[in-house]
Amino acid sequence: MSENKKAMELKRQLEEILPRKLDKVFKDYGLDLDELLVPLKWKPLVLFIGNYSSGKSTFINEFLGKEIQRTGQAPTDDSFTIITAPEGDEPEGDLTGSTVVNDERFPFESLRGFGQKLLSHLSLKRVKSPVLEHIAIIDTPGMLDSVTEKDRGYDYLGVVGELAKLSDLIVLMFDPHKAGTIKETYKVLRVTLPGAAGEDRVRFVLNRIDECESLEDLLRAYGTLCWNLSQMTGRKDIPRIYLTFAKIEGKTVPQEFLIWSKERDELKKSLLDAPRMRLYHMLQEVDNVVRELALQIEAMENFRKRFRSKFWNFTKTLSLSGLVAFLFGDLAMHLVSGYPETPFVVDLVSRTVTADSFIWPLIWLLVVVAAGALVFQKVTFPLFVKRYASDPDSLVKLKSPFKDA
Ligand SMILES: Nc1nc2c(ncn2[C@@H]2O[C@H](COP(=O)(O)OP(=O)(O)OP(=O)(O)O)[C@@H](O)[C@H]2O)c(=O)[nH]1
Ligand SMILES: [Mg+2]
Repeated sequence: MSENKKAMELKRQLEEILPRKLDKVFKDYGLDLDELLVPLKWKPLVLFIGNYSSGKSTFINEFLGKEIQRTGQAPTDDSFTIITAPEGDEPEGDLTGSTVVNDERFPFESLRGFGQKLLSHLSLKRVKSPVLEHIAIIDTPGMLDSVTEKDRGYDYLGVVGELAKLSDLIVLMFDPHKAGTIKETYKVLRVTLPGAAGEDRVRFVLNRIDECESLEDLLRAYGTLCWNLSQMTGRKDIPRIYLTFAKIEGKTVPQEFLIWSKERDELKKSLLDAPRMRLYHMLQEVDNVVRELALQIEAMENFRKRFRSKFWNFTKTLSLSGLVAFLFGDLAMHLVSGYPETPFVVDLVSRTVTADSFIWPLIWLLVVVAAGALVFQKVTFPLFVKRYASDPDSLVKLKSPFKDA
């Protein structure tokens, strides 16, 4: 069995085991198991993002051995295109954005919330290709400088984040002309990707290196990209950056750049690993959800303990107040209004207690208990809940990086 087939078989087993094992516990804690199962739903996904004209579409065409995507020097793609092979007797051809987000077989329902404008910039292409039997590829509009959500008409970074969450591999492509200086790239690296995907899923690529005039020029572009990456990710260690170029008709590649020819093949090979990455992705998701669940349980348990101790202290105070009210409530009344004629303690001391002597003490006891219960329900408990709701971290001991995050 090939590696990919083994990975797909394991994925199928996970698909079967997860609902069986986790359904009950998810239901008990009011969680949505479907959210966890969404990434399992479809083929492993490879997402291409990067600045405009960095060569994403050219790479995809070359990888698939077909001219599927349009390419060009100025910003060319203004749409998200999901490319995959037809299954069974499905015909080749395109599906519209609204079909893609409304078809339950695909994992893209979450894109529905980004509005009509996005749907008109989203499509799915079914193309026969052996590579696409096991994976699907997403080509995206290139990142631009000084654009706002208003210019695009939809939340571009939000959509990239959503797709990154679903993707098993993400190719982040740069070129020497704009080596990490594009504003949207900054936001993606700084904000979008850290919340959506682990770094092991991202492949950094400096493409179009053949356009550098000399090795010195390439070194400058590489150095600029590394510097920008470390500024953007806040990290000092630099991830592997694939240095690649396409063989473009009519363009000769300088001799000294040929040593990097194999990098493009290595990148393609690593993308074929997507099914295996899907398994890690899946296990990471399960691990995250289970840890989150453990945190919730720990928080709930601590809340229960603190509530119990608060309730116990309140009960003690209320019992004491009830006793005082029982014994001296009618005495206070007597001192203020002269009624009742003989308070309960006087009957008690003079040993003339009758059934009637208990009427006022019992009324006082009832009043105090009822007032206490009301205060607890309307004031003490809401304040208690509010305190922990505004600072839920105080309910868990933050002793690991996972909890800290
Ligand atoms: N010299 C050279 N040109 C390249 C290379 N890769 C792509 N190109 C050219 O660069 C231009 C842009 O390539 P595309 O593949 O359209 O780039 P893209 O990233 O898809 O661009 P957008 O869709 O606008 O985001 C095209 O004219 C390609 O022929 C490369 O490695 N070397
Ligand atoms: Mg393109």
